[in-house]
Amino acid sequence: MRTSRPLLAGVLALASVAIVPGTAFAAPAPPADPNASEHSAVIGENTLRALAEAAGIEIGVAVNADLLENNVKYRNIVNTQFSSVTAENVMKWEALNPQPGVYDWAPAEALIANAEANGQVVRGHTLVWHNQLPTWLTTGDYSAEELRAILENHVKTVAAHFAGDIQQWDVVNEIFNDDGTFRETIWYLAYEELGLPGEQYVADVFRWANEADPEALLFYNDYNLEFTGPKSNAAYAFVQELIAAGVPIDGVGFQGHLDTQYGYPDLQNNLQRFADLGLEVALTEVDIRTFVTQKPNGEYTNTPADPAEGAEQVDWWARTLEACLAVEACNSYTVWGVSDANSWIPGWFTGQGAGLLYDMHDNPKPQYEALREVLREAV
Ligand code: 9MR
Repeated sequence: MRTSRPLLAGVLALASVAIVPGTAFAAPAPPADPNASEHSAVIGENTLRALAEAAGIEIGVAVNADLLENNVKYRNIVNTQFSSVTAENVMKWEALNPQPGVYDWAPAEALIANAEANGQVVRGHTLVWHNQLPTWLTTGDYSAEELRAILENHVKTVAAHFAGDIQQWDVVNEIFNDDGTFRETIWYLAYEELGLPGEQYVADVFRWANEADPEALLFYNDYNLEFTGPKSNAAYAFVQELIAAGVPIDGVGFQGHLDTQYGYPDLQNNLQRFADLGLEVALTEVDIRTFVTQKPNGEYTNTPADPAEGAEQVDWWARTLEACLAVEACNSYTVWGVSDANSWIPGWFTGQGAGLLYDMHDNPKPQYEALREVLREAV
């Protein structure tokens, strides 16, 4: 097992590093933002990214590839505030491999090129997941044997293609149910049909990914690991089995999709116990949602319905980052999107939202200030 700490972004002396014109997606500076002088095309010393570098941690964001390409304000926020990026969707199986044997690398490559031009590291998301699989795969009449071969081919093809560009891969995503049983994905069921333990696909894909990209740190990523309970306990036991079997797992990603109605988790404790196994840990998809008010016509607003819970959201942002900073093996903290205008939350949780750092117009919220404060104090 490798235990090396990931390299921090290669951008040193961040104060006043202008984005080089002519780099991927580089664009003219936007009009000055009256709300925050650090929101320009320049990486000032008060950006999240500069403060995070001083604190010794990567600060990441999940990136919508279309907005990155087409929206200047969005792009400037991504490039100046964050030192790590995750593809929100364009590295998922359905996006990369829409037809059997056909790979469309372009959107993911553009995202990587932009990251490299801006001195950012990339988290690969995700090699194996039960969601966002291509239709040809989910509706195809494949034998268990064929499914295993398809899985091996996909993992090796994708990991090899991006080898050298990825700092951390979410090799497997969301493999457990909340009750601590394994999720019966098509891979799990195919392995069972082959007479193998269903979960053996996990060990296989880590080995295949490691073969294809020996440099990337290989992570298992999941939600609700933040809370001690059947799921995080099962995951904790399982990764110990993987380590004991010599499977090349380097880390565990805690997604961090929190909701004020469920109370704050014992996150630091959970990060620490996985770290104590000799693994890296990371917060990989943080957002903190709450119930919000609606306009009279039923349209979404990002105003918390209960101001006390709105204040709690801000506090939880600070606490999640503090938890990561308190655990030595936690080197990467990623937020799942830029603004409340482009978050997945309202589309999935009726009546909820306000989960991110920026408002509907890409202006920073108190959540953003809370993170900066924590980073300043961490130095
Ligand atoms: O943010 C992603 C959204 O745009 C997609 O429609 C959705 C499809 O399931 O996936 C979202 O990202 C998920 C991530 O890949 C894995 N963890 C949960 C994230 C939020 O659903």
